[in-house]
Formats: sequence, structure tokens, C-alpha cells
Amino acid sequence: MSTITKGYPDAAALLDDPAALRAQAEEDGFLFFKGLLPREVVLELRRQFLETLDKYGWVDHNHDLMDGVGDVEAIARVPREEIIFCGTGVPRPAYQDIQRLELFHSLAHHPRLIQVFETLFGEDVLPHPRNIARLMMPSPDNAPTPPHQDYIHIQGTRNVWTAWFPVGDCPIPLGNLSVIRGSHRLGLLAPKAADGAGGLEVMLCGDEYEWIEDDFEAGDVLTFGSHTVHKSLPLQMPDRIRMSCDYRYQPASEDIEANSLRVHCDVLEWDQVYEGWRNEALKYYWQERTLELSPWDESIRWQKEKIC
Ligand SMILES: O=C(O)CCC(=O)C(=O)O
Repeated sequence: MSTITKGYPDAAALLDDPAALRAQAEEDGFLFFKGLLPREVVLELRRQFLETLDKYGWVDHNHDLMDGVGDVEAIARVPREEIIFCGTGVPRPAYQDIQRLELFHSLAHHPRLIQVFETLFGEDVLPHPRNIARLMMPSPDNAPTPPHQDYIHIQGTRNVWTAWFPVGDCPIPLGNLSVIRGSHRLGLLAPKAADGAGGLEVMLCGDEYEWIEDDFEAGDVLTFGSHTVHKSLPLQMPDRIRMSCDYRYQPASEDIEANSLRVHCDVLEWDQVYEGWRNEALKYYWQERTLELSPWDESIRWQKEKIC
């Protein structure tokens, strides 16, 4: 029987003890940090996300903008193939607008996130520029993200870690993220096609797994390695929009696959993303480093270390 444990243990106290932080990461395959990011900054990003959706008429004006209530009738008029664009929850033009937001990208460089990964890796950190936002609008077409391992989608070094956080408070019924404790030790699992972000679901052998889940507040960050199985929980609030970010980090000395340096889903070129940005230092920051590139290996999806 799989079990569900409510409550991510807070790893914040371990930031002063790198060995203990690494031991916990090795044991669980994830690390959770309560209130790691400033709440007001996450809420400012929320405001910018919602203003973007409002421009397209998808926010219900009977509520405060920051409540994140979708105009369900307007959303229902969006064709399925548009709303499921690249697993982002919104059609391509809206996602292009999201990718243009300077705060969305600059937050990936927040010193508190960098500190987590510097401590974890024990060396200089390379934040991937391919930042991902999901704005899961309430629509039956927006399926929950299936259980998966990120490595299949990212490749490069196996030491890529994701930082996932909701852009706003996110109780369990709003569909936040759940992980299987210790699943990074299962090896690379065989995937099959599935609805939801990424389009691939790992085939879990047996069902003796401990899923962890919790309510999140704005500022909380869940981090996990590229082999840790995770999924999103179903959106059970019929008119709410669940918004989140996925940022990725790796030890700077290790290899990276070139697609991780592109804009997510190739919705824009970087020059287009950067139009009107104030902070020049954030533009093309990775080009100042010597990177070891490794090629995309399509066969990785099909060479399985473990099949049930
Ligand atoms: O936020 C989600 O629904 C999925 C995030 C995720 O699993 C990922 O990007 O790897």
C-alpha cells in the first residue's frame, strides 16, 4: 500500500550544517524550506502573473485580482489544444508574456535560493536560464502533472535540482506538488505517455511508496533531485488558478544539455525576452562561464535502468 504523509520537514536549520543538509538530501531526495523566499516578492510575481491572465479576459472580476479566481466561462472557450500548450496551463501568447517578465527570471537568482544550492553542491551554482512557469487555469483540459522524474526532460548532469514553489498560498486542494520519499534511489524508471505537463508518467513498480504532500504558503520552496518522482495534486477548487515556478540548478563544473539554455518551449528568443529589462547583469549571464555541454540523448527515454 502506498501511504500519504502530510507535512514536508523544514530543512532551513540544516543550511548552517552542509554535511547534514547533504545527508538529508541523500536520504529523502528532496529538501523543503519554509518561507525561503520573501512573501512580498512572491506576491508581486503573483500580481504580475494575474495581470497577464487578466489581459486575456481569464480572471473573474467579481473577486479581488490577487484571489486568483478564473473566469470559468471565458476559460472554457479556450480550445483544448491551446490551453494545454507545453504543459503551462495557458495558450502560447500568454506564456510568451509570462516569459517576458523580468521578476519571473530574476527571482531564480535570489540569494536565498543560490545559498541552498551552493550548500547542497559545495561549489559554484549554475542556475539554468530555462525557467518554467505554470498557470494552471481551471479547465478539465488542464490535467494534473503525472508522476515523473525530471532527468528524462533535462538530461545533462544527473545533479540537476529543481526548486518548485507556488506563486501565492497553495493549500493541497489547489493542486500543489507531492514527491515520493527516497524515490531518487529507484534509478531511471520507464515512462509511458500521459496527459499533463511533460506528457510522460513513470511506471512505478508495486505500490510501496510514501508520498509526501503539504499545504504551501507564498515563499515556501520545495527542492528535489532530477531522479525524485513527483507529481502535482489535482486541482479541486473549481474556479481557482494554480500558479507555480520551476527553476533548475546544477553544480557549475558539471555538464549541461544545450536546450536548458533556451527559453522554455522556445516561445521566444532571449533578445525578445529581455526587451525593456532593467538589470543588464541578468541577460545571458551563463555566457560568461565556461560550460561543459553534453548532447541530447534521445535513447535515454527508452534505456531503462529499472523496469517492473
Ligand atoms: O507544477 C507542476 O504541475 C509540475 C512541475 C513539475 O513537475 C516539473 O516541472 O518537473
